[in-house]
Amino acid sequence: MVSEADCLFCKIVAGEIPAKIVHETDRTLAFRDVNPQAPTHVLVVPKDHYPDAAALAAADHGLADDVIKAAHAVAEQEGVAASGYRLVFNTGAGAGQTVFHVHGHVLGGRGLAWPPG
Ligand code: D5M
Repeated sequence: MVSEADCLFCKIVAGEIPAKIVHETDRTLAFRDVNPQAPTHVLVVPKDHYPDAAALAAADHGLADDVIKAAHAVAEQEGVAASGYRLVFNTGAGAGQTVFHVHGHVLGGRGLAWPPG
C-alpha cells in the first residue's frame, strides 16, 4: 500500500485512528465526516495515498473510477441516490482542501444550493 507518515486518512485506513466506516472495497474506504455539513456526509478515499484528485487521476489504473463507483454505492446505501447527492473533491488549499489525502465528499439528504460557497 502507498501510504504517507502523518497522513490522517492513511491512519484511518490502517485502523490506527477510529472512524465510522460505512463502506469498504479492496481499494477504497468510506467513513462519516466528523463535521457533517448535511444529513449524509461521507468521505470516500482510496486506500493508497494520493494527495489530491489530480494525483489520483494521474495514477492511471482505474482507481479514480473505483472511488467514484464507491461514492455512488455509498449514496445508494444512504438512500440519497434517487433524490440526488453531491460528490465534491476540494482540490488545493484555495478550494478548501485541508486533508491532503484525496477524498470525495458525498453530501445529501437536504437541498444543496448552487453555486457553493
Ligand atoms: O475535507 C476534510 C474533511 O475531513 C473535513 O470535512 C473534516 C473531515 N475530517 C477531519 N478529520 C476527520 C476524522 N478524523 N474523521 C472523519 N473526518 C474527518 P477537505 O475537503 O480537505 O476540507
